[in-house]
Order: sequence, then structure tokens, then C-alpha cells
Amino acid sequence: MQKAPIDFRLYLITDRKLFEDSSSFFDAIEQALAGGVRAVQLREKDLATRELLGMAYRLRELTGRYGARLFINDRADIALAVEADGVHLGGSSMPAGAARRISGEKFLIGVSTHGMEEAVAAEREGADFITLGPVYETPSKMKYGRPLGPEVLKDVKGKISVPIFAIGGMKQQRVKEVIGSGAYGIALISAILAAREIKSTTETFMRLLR
Ligand code: TZP
Repeated sequence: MQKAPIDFRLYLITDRKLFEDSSSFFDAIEQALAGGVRAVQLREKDLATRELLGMAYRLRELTGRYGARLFINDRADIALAVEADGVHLGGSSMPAGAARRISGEKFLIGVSTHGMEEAVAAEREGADFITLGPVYETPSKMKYGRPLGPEVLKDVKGKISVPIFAIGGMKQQRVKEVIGSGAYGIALISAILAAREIKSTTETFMRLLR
């Protein structure tokens, strides 16, 4: 089967800890989908396999209803089990080449990168797209390292051809700058999931990315 293209520019990453309970978490994801998000990454690194699988099934159902893509962070096995669209790999995940051997050509493989070297390696190993950042300071600051600044997008864009999603501190007023610097799209958590009005906030992001 032919691999799907990267047909989304807004990549929403989950953080269930922003919510009081699982029903408000899934409500929030549904509002984002209703607002136009077309790709969601399940990223709940501290969950046991059983719980993660349960969330993945629910998100597959939800994203499927809205025709959106679902990616599972790190866990190619869970991605395959729930028939997600792909896997998103981090620095301590299996390399993209290994994930490709497990999943075959149909899977989309995203890779988190934090600079030129990692970005070039990710493309070489078979990533279909990368996230690159943190571009700006994030709410959780040092956890993701020092902000790279938007200039890094231009440099990396000059060296690789897979789509680059700017990540880290993404806000509406920064969309123009990162797209102008070579990002294909943006990946984010808090600007949508911590917003008071998730649906309308998402709609604004979608408009800015059009
Ligand atoms: N990787 C680099 S920065 C980041 C990740 C997962 C966090 C992005 O969160 P936010 O709230 O969109 O800055």
C-alpha cells in the first residue's frame, strides 16, 4: 500500500496531566479535532502499556471519526495494535530504520530532533517528517533543553527535504515567523490544550497555517 502524504500542518501532542480526569482530556482532544486538527500524537510517556493501549484505542476511534491521523510516541507495537497512522520516535526510541522494518512502508514515521545533526540523521534513517525544537521557551522550560531560536529552521531546511514541524513554545503570534523560516508546520501542546476555548483557538491556528 502507498504511504500517505504529510497532509497536515498542525500537529497536536497530548499531555493528559493538563486535565483533571480522562473525560475532560478526551473532550479537549475532540474540541481540537472539531476545530480542524488533522494529526494527533499520543505522548504519555509514564503510562503502563495497558493504560497506554487503552488511550490509544480511544484516540484511534476519535481521530478516525474526524478523519485525522494518529501517531503514537515511541511505541511502534501500540501503533500497529490500534492501527494508528504512524509512530513518533524520540532520542531513546528505536531508530527510524528499525521502526520501518517492523511497520512496513505504509506507516508514517516522525522523529523528534533538537538540532542539525539529529535532523540530518533522522532523514537519512528514513523519517517521513521531523519535529525540531524547542524553537522557543516552553512552559516546562528546561525539560526540553535551551531554546534554539527560529534561525535553526532555516539552517536545517537547507540541508534536508522532509517536512519540518517547529516545536516548543509555539503560539499564534509565532506561526508567521516559523513558517517564514522554513517550517512546514507546527507541533504543540499547551497553546491548544491549555487554552480556555480549545475549538476556536484551534480554528485560529488552522487559519494562520492556511
Ligand atoms: N519537544 C520539544 S519542546 C516540547 C516537546 C515535546 C514541548 C512542547 O510543548 P509546548 O507546550 O507546545 O511548548
